[in-house]
Amino acid sequence: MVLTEVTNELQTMFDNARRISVLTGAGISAESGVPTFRGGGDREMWTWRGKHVSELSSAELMATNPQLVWEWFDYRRTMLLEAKPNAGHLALADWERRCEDFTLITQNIDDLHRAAGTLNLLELHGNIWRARCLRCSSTFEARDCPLEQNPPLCLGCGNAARPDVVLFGEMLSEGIYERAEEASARADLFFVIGTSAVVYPAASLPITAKQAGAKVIEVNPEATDISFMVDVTLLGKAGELLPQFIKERG
Ligand code: BV8
Ligand code: ZN
Repeated sequence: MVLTEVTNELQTMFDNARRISVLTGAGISAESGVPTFRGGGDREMWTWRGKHVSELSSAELMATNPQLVWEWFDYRRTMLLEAKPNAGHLALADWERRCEDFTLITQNIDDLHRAAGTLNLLELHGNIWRARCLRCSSTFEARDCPLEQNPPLCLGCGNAARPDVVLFGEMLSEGIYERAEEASARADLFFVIGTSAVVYPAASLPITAKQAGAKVIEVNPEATDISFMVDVTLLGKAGELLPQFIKERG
């Protein structure tokens, strides 16, 4: 079923759901002015200094040129300094307060869900404002932007640190995917918001939810690789559609 607004039927599904899990991608931050990776549709992936995102955010470049990887992330951090949570992020934080069992799983590293007030948050791909030591693996906040030092040095042992972000070709951190799978499998309602669903293993989560019996609702201005398997496609912008689910209690 394809809808362009929240109908009474959809509202009832939402109101009756006891366990809601949500997977978000770059699209939910688009209305905060943060570029998406594919700019919607199959337009060219984001490039910077002539390199594709998939090369800039890769384990390979991290191994050969960590300074350039830090410059790439520092460039994105600079853009994020101005970014604020939009109505879509804020609506999801409101949903959590009203739902007895709510989990937000995000592919984004921009910290905007936490800034919007979401508490039960699984950051599958890490966080752009955190660094991780290459020697002792301790993590620390690295909010100086532009970076005072490239690479930042570990506050504990002084060794060089890397962005605490999962790059292409890297495993997700221990346990987080299992927690995301478990939250997807127990959901009554599973929302997939602002993702082209091409990156794995994140893109498997809606399938996990569906196989476990959840109703899957996609929120996106365009069709995606998983539109064929969802129960409802809500065509439009997250910032406009997600607040519609929140009826002020009379
Ligand atoms: C792994 C952090 C196992 C970094 C990210 C070949 C070589 C190496 C790896 C692979 C390979 N082939 C396949 C792989 C696996 C790879 C993968 O899936 N590649 C894809 C490209 C095919 N996956 C991995 O490498 C993962 N690890 O597999 O480990 C392993 C490891 C080692 C050895 C063996 C096995 C790790 C993946 C994590 C990578 N890190 N992010 C950074 O941010 O730079 S991924 C990054 O890209 C994002 O986090 C996100 O996941 C993805 C981007 O996707 P989206 O978020 O969906 O964004 P996109 O722009 O695509 O779409 C935006 C959508 O929003 C659009 O649909 C648009 O219509 C919509 N939209 C726009 N405006 C709005 C909107 N929606 C709502 N409202 C709006 N207003
Ligand atoms: Zn260290």
